[in-house]
Amino acid sequence: MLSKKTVEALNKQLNNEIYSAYLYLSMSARSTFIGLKGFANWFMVQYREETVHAMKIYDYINNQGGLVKLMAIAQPPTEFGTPLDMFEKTLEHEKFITNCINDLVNLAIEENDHATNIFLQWYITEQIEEEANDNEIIFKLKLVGKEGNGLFMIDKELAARVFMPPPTSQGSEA
Ligand code: OFO
Repeated sequence: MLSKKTVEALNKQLNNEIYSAYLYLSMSARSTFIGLKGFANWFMVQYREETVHAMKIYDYINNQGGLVKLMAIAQPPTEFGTPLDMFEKTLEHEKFITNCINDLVNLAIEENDHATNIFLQWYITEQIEEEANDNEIIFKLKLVGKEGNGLFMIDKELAARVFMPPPTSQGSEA
């Protein structure tokens, strides 16, 4: 049983996760446009992961007897600057999402809602991984600078990323 406030907050986070998917899909399109197929692949995998994050919340609200309310999805940017800029924007967005998850956990604790608190722990762990992945790629991009060969190598590395649905996703990939 979820409180009205929690349902509202979870619906907001559902929208945030769908926006994340949309943002990374736009980054994937931009990467394809500038010929960085590996980057495009990385962001496409990220897009798919975000749909899982969204659908886990969708399922949770439904399973707890709440009403899912879909909201308008904001238009993501289409220009992101250099590949380094793009990953810095990714990290910035993920830090925003981490804060949103922390706020949700605070609300669950405030409301003595143990089920929602436990549900959200998966997202806490996931956000650590999301930020670590972005930081690692930012580090490499800074290392190679504007050097074409280095960028080519990173693009090749990012091309190898494969989408793997998380075991706790209840098979909810969109
Ligand atoms: Fe859903 O973790 Fe990124 O946004």
